[in-house]
Amino acid sequence: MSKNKMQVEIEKKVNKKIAPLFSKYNIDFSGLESTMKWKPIVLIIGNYSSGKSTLINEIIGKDVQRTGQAPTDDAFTVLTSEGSKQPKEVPGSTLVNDDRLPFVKFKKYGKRFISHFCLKNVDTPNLEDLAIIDSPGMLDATTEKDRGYDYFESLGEFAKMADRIVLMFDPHKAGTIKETYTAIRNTLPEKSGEDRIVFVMSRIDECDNLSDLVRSYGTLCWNMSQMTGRKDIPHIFLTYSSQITDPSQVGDSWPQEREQLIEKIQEAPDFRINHILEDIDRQVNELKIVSEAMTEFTKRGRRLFRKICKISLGVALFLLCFGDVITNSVISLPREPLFTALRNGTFTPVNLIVPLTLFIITLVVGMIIFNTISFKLLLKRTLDNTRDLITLDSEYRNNLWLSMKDKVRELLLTCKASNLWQGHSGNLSKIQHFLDYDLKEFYNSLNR
Ligand SMILES: Nc1nc2c(ncn2[C@@H]2O[C@H](COP(=O)(O)OP(=O)(O)O)[C@@H](O)[C@H]2O)c(=O)[nH]1
Ligand SMILES: [Mg+2]
Repeated sequence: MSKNKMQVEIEKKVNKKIAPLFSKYNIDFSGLESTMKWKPIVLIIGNYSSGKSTLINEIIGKDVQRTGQAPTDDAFTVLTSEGSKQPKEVPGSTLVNDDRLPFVKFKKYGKRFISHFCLKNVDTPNLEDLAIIDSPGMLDATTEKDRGYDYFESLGEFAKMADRIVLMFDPHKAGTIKETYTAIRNTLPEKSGEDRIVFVMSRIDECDNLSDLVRSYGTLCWNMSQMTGRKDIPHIFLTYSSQITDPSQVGDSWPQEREQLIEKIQEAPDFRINHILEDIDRQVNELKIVSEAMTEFTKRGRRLFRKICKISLGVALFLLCFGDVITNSVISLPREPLFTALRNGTFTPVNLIVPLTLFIITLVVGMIIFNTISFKLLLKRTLDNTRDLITLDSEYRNNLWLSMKDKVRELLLTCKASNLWQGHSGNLSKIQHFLDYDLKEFYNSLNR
């Protein structure tokens, strides 16, 4: 199956089998929808003037992005080819309102973000099946106030969508910029798979000599290990601008490494399906843990309901037989209890009125007790210890639970006694079936 066909197949199956379940549990499905919807995406991030825009211009073979030493370009710019009929430039305000594009969720970052967001329609075959996102350079001493919007949140959202993330440094600021530190330390690990990130040190021609380059490289590695908290340093691609660098300065191995980097960036479409499947896997497992918790809660609720039913039915039957004997001895009503009438052969249907009334009242009272007391107590007890609803036997499930426990709370808080028959266990088996068969089948055909 071709990659594009497979993407369509996945989208169809998810929309048919899983999307309705997401809405049943009121879980936001838009992240998954937008991942499935659009082209492969490469996100280019890094220090200001680390050469991001220069590299992008060279990859697409056109001078589309402005370049310069100062941190002048402070916008997220999507570069892609949308065909010559589409406008050359689309402003953020249009992008976040266009359902066909995966940017609707960026509306929440506000006007300031939207005015720093645009799409450039570049007429080049390179970008027909690919979008490259250029980003505002990371700075040292910024606060959310300086940017006017939550930079890391929006960066994280782009990172979640991206099939490749290119993180660029330059020898002048080898990993010492504060925003870069935060991005590597917090934003990227949370929002993206490690294998999606490509580390790059650019502008290497500006090192005066080999020892200068080695020193910059070493500094970057050291800072990286501080940022990631890991001892093993990922491969860092060294690169330079083929247009700016003086050809006499270019080292023997440089062109080859530059080629490898560009290949890695252009490989993004190959990771698309994998990325989509990973996202589906993660989100369906999140859905599953919510469904598991709700299944367990409704099971407990129904168990309690059966118990209350048994007790009230027992009491009701007792009152059906002997209730009128009691009322007769206390308030002399009815004049002749049912049993006495049966024994004396004076039975008329009138003898049934009091026993049946007592029978029905008891059942109704039982239901009222369940609704107003027992169910509420069960809900309170469950809310005090929601963790108890599921078994957390692995780190993976622990993490899933951490990201979904608020959702479970929210569902419980709006749960009514009548919702106990909503069929959560049926939902759960549908989800499990999707994970065990449909998703596995897609993974298998990817590896074939
Ligand atoms: N010597 C040299 N200069 C470069 C190289 N790459 C970019 N530059 C220059 O560095 C400055 C910053 O580049 P730019 O692409 O605007 O960086 P951005 O802020 O990360 O987008 C510009 O003046 C570029 O001309 C390179 O490989 N070698
Ligand atoms: Mg730039």
